[in-house]
Amino acid sequence: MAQGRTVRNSSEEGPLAGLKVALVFPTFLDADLASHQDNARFLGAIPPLSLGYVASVLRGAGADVMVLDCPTLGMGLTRAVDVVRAFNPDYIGFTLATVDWLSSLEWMQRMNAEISAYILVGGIHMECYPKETLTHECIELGLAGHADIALVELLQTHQEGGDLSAIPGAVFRNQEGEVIVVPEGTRPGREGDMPWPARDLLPYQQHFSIVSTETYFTAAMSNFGCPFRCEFCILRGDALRQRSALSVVDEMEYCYRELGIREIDFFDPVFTIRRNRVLEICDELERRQLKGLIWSIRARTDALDQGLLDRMWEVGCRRICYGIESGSNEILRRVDKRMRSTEHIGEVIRATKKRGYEVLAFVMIGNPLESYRSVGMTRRMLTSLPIDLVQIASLFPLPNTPIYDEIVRRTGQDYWREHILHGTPVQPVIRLDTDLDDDELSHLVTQTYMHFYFRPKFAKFALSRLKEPAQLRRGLEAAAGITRTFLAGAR
Ligand code: B12
Repeated sequence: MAQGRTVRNSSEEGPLAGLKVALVFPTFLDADLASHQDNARFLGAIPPLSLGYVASVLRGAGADVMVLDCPTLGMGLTRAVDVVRAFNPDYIGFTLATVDWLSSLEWMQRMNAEISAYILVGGIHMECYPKETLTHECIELGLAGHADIALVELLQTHQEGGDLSAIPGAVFRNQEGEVIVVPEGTRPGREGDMPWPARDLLPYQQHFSIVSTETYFTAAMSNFGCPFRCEFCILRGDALRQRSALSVVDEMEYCYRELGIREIDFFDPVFTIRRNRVLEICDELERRQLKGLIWSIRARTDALDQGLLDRMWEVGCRRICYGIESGSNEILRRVDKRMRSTEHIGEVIRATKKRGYEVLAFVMIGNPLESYRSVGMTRRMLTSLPIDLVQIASLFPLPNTPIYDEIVRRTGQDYWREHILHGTPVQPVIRLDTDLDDDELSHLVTQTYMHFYFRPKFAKFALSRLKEPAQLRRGLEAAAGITRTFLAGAR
């Protein structure tokens, strides 16, 4: 723990007035899980929305907040330490993802050693391994669950030296050094909307996605959680927090008018879950006349229809990203991605393209039952349908997913837990019901990318949507990156 801090009382201007919090989104340059990092680089500079939300909650309670979006700023650890030190914060907050644990730990240890401030953590990882995480003494305090539920109370009580054990989601060490994890719980009135991410504290002019076409771009969330039950996903059956249509459009209008943003990509897994809400969003967008604003969504092919496709198009939706995952019906059934069938997926994709949308497909390689044959089926599906863009992930079983739980049951080994506690390696990855190993899978991913993107059809599409030279540069960088990975794999 950072030494020599004085505990301060809260002032009258808000429960956290006078408190300074630096929220840091690190750049992981020498990460252990290199392939993940490579993938992340190709995706662009996406705003760290989680920290944006946390910043809003804290600022709303009167705290003075800084958010350091290091990947977007191209900032490494040494420089980040200097910047945070100059801000002189009381707390330094990190959002944790399980796969980035070792790199996050390195950043937290350095910040803790060099700056006199408490390290505070949150994020989805805290719902997986809260206890193990807090065994690391550089971390003072954690929160599992949404920031608006209890963060203000957590910091206020911590500042006052009070009892943290009644605060939902609090994770802390007691006087005996034992880690206490308070169950998350919910609070009435805090199940829907949340204050929007504080984009004004982020370098929002520099954000882009590899598939964005407008210069000023941002990402957003219109729902939190997901009611579906895909076995590879950590959000499986997670309590859904639906935002109201009005709040979603207010946020879009704010981004458009105040920040000059012209493209918004909604990152929630299924934007179209509630049809009426989507129609309300569309009506409201039409009323506000945000000329030139385009937006995109993620959806399931079984969660929209022609009526929605038509209406969303009329009010600026231009790209739909479908999680189609695999060309094999057998695999879709095995991982409980209950789509009607690959034939139905094809029909919806054709209808989407016919309406004029860009279609992006997310697929995975390495799920249970994967084989060279099923990868071939996926490839054929990708190239036979009118799909413009594809993003391929090799399955990396994550904690709190049924696939990982089954691996733990079969092997008796909770290797992510060991990784968090002791830094033990998580590769080679243990997989279920497939003979393909890490090398074969990464080769198959790269080959599938090449198979899809190195076609005249894609070159034509890419050239037709070019609006500015920066896009061409990014596209070529991504292509070069994929080619390098491919050549490295082929050696
Ligand atoms: C947008 C997004 C991104 C963006 C922005 C990331 C960010 N952290 O803001 C980008 C593209 C940069 C990204 C990167 C990565 N992501 Co991502 N991402 C998402 C996505 C789609 C939405 C996250 C979000 O904004 N949720 C909405 C907010 C409100 O919820 P939240 O994140 O849980 O945050 C709330 C609480 O957790 C808490 N909280 C969060 N952080 C903190 C910090 C503090 C100090 C406190 C007190 C509280 C707190 O308060 C927040 C507000 O209520 C989720 C999937 C999803 N639909 O949720 C995946 C997800 C979080 N990402 C995931 C992964 C794996 C990654 C990467 C490792 C990918 C990679 N290959 O590099 C990196 C890791 C970066 C990181 N440290 O977060 C996994 C995490 C799984 C896990 N166990 O770790 C998820 C769940 C996707 C999935 N289904 O597998 N991601």
